[in-house]
Amino acid sequence: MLSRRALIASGVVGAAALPALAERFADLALPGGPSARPLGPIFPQKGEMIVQRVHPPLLETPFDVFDTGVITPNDRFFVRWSGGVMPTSIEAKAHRLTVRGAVKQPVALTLDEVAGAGETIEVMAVNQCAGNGRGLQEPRVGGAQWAHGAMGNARWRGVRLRDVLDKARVSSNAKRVRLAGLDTPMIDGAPQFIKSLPIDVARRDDVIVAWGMNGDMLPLLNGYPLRLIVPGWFATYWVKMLSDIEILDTDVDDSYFMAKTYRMPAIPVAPGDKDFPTVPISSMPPRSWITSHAQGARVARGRPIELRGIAMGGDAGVARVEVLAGGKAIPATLGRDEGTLGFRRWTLSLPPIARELVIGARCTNANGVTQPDVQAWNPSGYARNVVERIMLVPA
Ligand SMILES: Nc1nc2c(c(=O)[nH]1)N[C@H]1C(S)=C(S)[C@@H](COP(=O)(O)O)O[C@H]1N2
Ligand SMILES: [Mo]
Repeated sequence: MLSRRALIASGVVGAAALPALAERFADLALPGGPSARPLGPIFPQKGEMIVQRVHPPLLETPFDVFDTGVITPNDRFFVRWSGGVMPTSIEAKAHRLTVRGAVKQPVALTLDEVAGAGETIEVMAVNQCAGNGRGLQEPRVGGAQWAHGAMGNARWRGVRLRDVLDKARVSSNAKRVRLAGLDTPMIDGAPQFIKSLPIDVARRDDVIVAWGMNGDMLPLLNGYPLRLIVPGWFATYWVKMLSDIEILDTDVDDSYFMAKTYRMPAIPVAPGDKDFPTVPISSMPPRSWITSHAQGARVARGRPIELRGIAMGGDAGVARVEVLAGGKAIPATLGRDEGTLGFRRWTLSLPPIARELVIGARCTNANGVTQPDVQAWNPSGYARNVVERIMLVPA
């Protein structure tokens, strides 16, 4: 507002300048509206992103990025801070990762000590916010009104969490592993963002403390210098700027972000329902998207339609993708498996259409779980995985 008034006052706004301003918005087509989001300001180490909130940053990946390949580039990877203020610079030499609690030998590890704790491995996995697609849920619920861009797939490089834990000689009665980063609550007295995992999940082969992302260091906004990677589980457990690990000798974690939020109804619920049992958000269900064509895309009459998209199996690999069109389920061709819990490319040549056609992509994972046709509503808009549909229009 201020800069616009200043420009008008100084008389330098010309008609030619206006389209440039208008182009810096994305339309997320949110049913509850308003759908326009600014594509700026540009944040450090980031390219053009949909700016859902500036402070703390909530940056959504523009959907066309997902058509460019299965890897989401670091500078287009979404950013979510759940309400804490994170440092804007970090001195790598001074960073410590403490491991304490139910251990025989508490430790404060340097980055070199973390890197030396075990074998360096690389894991490809989708990092997806539990609220990805929340803005598409009807009736609308509170929280970040994301479209589909609160997700990304990367190759993460680091050491196994269990190797880091073993440095502190975790006691045999360990039940949960609690994780905290360097971000602190924005408001005095608000809870810190801490999360915990059951010990058996924490000790899994593919759960890593990562410093590398797609061959580079983690961008600051994505958790430099260390973050947790829990392939197949929602991003809320992928604690960024990881600095403290506390081993709990109890199954109960009553911390705010475990006990009060990031929970799903344990039974089907409807808007307005209260006092139903809930369970913490954990593993992800399968999902898929058409990336080659947008809602309302015009396609050449009489020509086959070359469809392209991405799929994820959630907590298992992608077994198959079908395109639902006119009452049929047509199997798509899967691209190479580049990492079981990452994105998988799919393609399909659809016969020519003579009139408007609604199509959707449906993924089934290796556990036999298939995307539903109708989305079950929940009060936080978590874990959306309904078949996403678009309409094609012959032209
Ligand atoms: N330290 C810290 N880690 C965090 C969070 C946070 O607020 N603080 N938010 C979590 C949530 S809810 C999400 S969706 C992911 C987002 O990861 P990204 O910003 O790298 O995309 O980070 C997770 N890790
Ligand atoms: Mo999230």
